[in-house]
Amino acid sequence: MQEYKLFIGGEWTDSATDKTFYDINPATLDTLASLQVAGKDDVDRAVEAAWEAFKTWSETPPPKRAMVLFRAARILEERKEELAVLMTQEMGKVLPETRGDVQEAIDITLYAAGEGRRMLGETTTSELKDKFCMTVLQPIGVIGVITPWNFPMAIPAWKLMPALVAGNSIVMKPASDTPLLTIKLVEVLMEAGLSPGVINLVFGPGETVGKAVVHQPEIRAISFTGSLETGKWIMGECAKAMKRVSLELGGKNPIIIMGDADIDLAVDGVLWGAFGTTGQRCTAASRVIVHEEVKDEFTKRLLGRTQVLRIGNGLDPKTDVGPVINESQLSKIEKYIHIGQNEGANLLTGGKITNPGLPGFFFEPTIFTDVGPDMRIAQEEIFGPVVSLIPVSGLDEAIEVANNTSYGLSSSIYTRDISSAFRAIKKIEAGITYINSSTIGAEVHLSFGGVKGTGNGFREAGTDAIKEFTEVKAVYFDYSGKLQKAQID
Ligand code: UN1
Repeated sequence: MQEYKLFIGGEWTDSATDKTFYDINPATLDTLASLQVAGKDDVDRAVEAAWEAFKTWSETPPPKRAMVLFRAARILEERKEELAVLMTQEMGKVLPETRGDVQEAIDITLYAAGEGRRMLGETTTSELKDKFCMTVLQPIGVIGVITPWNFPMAIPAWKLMPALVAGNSIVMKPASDTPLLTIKLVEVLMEAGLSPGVINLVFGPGETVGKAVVHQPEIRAISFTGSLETGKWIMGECAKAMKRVSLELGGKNPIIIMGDADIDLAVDGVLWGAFGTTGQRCTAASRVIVHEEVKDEFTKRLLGRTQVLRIGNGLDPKTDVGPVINESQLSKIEKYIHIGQNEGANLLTGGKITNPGLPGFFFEPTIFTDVGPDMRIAQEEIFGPVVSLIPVSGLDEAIEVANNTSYGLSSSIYTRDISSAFRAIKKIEAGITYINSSTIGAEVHLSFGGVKGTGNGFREAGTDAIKEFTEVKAVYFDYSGKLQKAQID
């Protein structure tokens, strides 16, 4: 079993605490690695190393910084299969999905590398003669990055790659359930030629290590993906310190199925959105808002397809649904089953912890029907294979129900009517709307993020990726040789 220290200033160094924790395979409960828990002093050391490295990295021309990313993408491509297998062992999701996760990391790496020769500012006019005006993008400095376990390589890459090409240096705390894939990603970047100290890794629980990163006074910005509750706390702390913060939080993503929808296509989309990644995506479809005209037919077909899903080890090609990440998530999902039943929803199938001959954390794909839009199972993010069917009688009601949530990440509508589709695009309060496909499957060259409780206005990936990690400077270049006064002369 591999033992990991902390990665600071380009070296694996001992933590100041004598604590360690274990990285466990959620299907087999095998221990994959042990890792040292960082202390506050270690976070300080990491920040110091990051500022030291910032001096040269921020002065390296962006196209040269981008070359590191291009090389990293090539190495990731060569190791894609090996990394995907390791990710299934560490996180549990099925192999085709972990291949997709690594591919998403490769995609954003190449996309961000392209920014090395773009990172466009603006040139514009001046109200005064012989004066030249432009904006340039500059790095922020040292950024604290805190990532979740459900996309062990893609989400770290979404944050790291644009931040790096923009010239920042990083102190990162990966999720304690999936630190290995972050370590692999950083190893690849180091192999690709990243200078020591540009990325530093500290490990351990959010309550201590995450907190120390958020509170570290020399960290200029925090980029966080995780729960609404933690995100709110981080935003509050960052407000007190006037620290920049970008948040990517939860979702309660709806799929609307209209009476004119292609029902089989909708069933495919709901199965993929609700039970893919065992429901553990912030883009998972957890509410299906279905028109009464097709409710019975849709429910029957969905039930048939759900009951034949095979639960098991994600490495087994026969498995459709892998394990849940850990014991506490498993009990959280179980708790929501009781909540749903007590609220009066009808448990159509699933609802139980199960054992496919493995000791890990498995939960049956679960469907609730007759769910009221205000029930807790229709409001709170469960982050497991549980979907709630909510009947409606028309488009306006469907959109109202879709928007009846504190989140606003992804959304979808199945319809053959163009007007319904455009109405949904306009009216659904979400950062992403799909037409005739599921709520998951965002591509890296489009902005990713949401409204309301899903975030604080930032977007990741796409053309917004660079904005998250740069400051804009406005430059006024006066070559008139005399004092000119804007708004006055
Ligand atoms: C997440 O669920 O945290 O669109 C990210 C998707 C993926 C990204 C999901 N490309 O589902």
